[in-house]
Amino acid sequence: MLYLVLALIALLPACLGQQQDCVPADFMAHVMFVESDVDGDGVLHLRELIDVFREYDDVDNPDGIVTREEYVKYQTRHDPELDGLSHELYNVYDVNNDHRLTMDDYDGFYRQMDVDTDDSVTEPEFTTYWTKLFNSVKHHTNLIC
Ligand SMILES: [Ca+2]
Ligand SMILES: [Ca+2]
Ligand SMILES: [Ca+2]
Repeated sequence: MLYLVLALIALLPACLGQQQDCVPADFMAHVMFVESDVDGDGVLHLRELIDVFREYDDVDNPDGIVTREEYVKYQTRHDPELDGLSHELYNVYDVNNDHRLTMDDYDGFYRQMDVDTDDSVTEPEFTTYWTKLFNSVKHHTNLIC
């Protein structure tokens, strides 16, 4: 998900005819929500979040567990500069801190975004969470400003 979004964002300045080569954290968060809300109902459901993480599970070892190595390998496969950012995000996703991403973490991460605890992550909840997160990790990349 992150890689796709970053690739998309890299194209944006050209599309908009602008010189700037980075995008604001809140806009980045918005694009990422649209990308993740596959059924387009304005809510990121837990199953949609799980689908995103399923992508990172290595095709050679699809065991339902996403290791740090698998995640970083996925995010940096086209852009090695995403290494630092990938490690930071992995630390955030690994909610129970056992160095593996499993259902336990997806549940925990989902709950962090679901501020009003109604079991659905709306776009405002998502973008508020991710804007804050991007602002805290943006020193690892020049794509977010
Ligand atoms: Ca949805
Ligand atoms: Ca974990
Ligand atoms: Ca909610």
